[in-house]
Amino acid sequence: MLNGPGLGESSADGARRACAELCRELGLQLDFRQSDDAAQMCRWMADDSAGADGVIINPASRAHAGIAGSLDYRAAVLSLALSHRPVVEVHLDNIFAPGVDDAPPPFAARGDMGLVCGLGRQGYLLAIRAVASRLGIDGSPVRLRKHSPAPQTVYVINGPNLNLLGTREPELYGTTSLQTIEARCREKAAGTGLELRFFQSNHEGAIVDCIQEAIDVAQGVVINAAAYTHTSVAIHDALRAFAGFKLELHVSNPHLREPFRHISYVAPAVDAVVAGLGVLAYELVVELMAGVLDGGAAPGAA
Ligand code: CA2
Repeated sequence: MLNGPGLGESSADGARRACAELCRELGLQLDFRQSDDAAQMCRWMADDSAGADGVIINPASRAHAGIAGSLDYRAAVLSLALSHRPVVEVHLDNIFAPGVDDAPPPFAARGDMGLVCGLGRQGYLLAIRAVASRLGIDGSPVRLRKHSPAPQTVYVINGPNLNLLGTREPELYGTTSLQTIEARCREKAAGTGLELRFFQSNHEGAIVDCIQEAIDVAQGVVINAAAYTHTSVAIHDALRAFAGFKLELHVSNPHLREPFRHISYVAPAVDAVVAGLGVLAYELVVELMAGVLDGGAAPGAA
């Protein structure tokens, strides 16, 4: 786990402890590194991480602009990409939020997998779970613990064509149907006090209506707006009107795909983004919303 400049303060210690504990539970060996020297981080990416089975990298968003252009950094990113290991880029903040870091493009996750941002240190835990799953390690050893009050009602909203999940394009979207995803999420939520409301529509207005319904009754929204992610100001506006915790989810990593998928109208309107972790992301996010993942308060919980 590689952490870039500016992440050396005490918050990194808390993150390190939480990550170490989860890795122990999963039987993973954690090599947690942090450096304020961008060149050192590049060396780790290019050389030292070669022996690792997976890489989680927080390049430190504030330092993005400073190092993104350097040749060393580009070479290091390329060598990570070519290594074909699971790589997840994590940022503590939502790097797409207006005013945060001028929304630099995510650039580390160029090889395999994806991006997690806006979840604070819980983002590291989610990334560890995703990498573990990719390595064939089941995440079930994570214990259910007593937790602070979690959001009671969470809407999981799915946009156009996601009703086809599991039937086509398995290389992009896997082989699991939306119904199975829902059933797995309900299993995760059982006993946590979290009520899930699943919704799928191929119609933009119906999705807007659903978000508006959530405004009155829900504390959290998880949204995969699918193709509307890249076009819909209406969904952006509706999400802005929802005051609870909002998370954008994508099965694939749109930043690794066609340029028209690189813009998200959803990302600046939400608290957090999870992309490229496959359909497992739905379950992980539900665990997180239930406040189960690290035993702490759920994101957005008062
Ligand atoms: O990766 C994601 O979750 C997406 O939101 C999926 C959308 C795509 O437009 C976004 O750029 C990224 C597409 C959903 C289509 O789902 C299908 C599933 C199976 C077969 C055909 C389409």
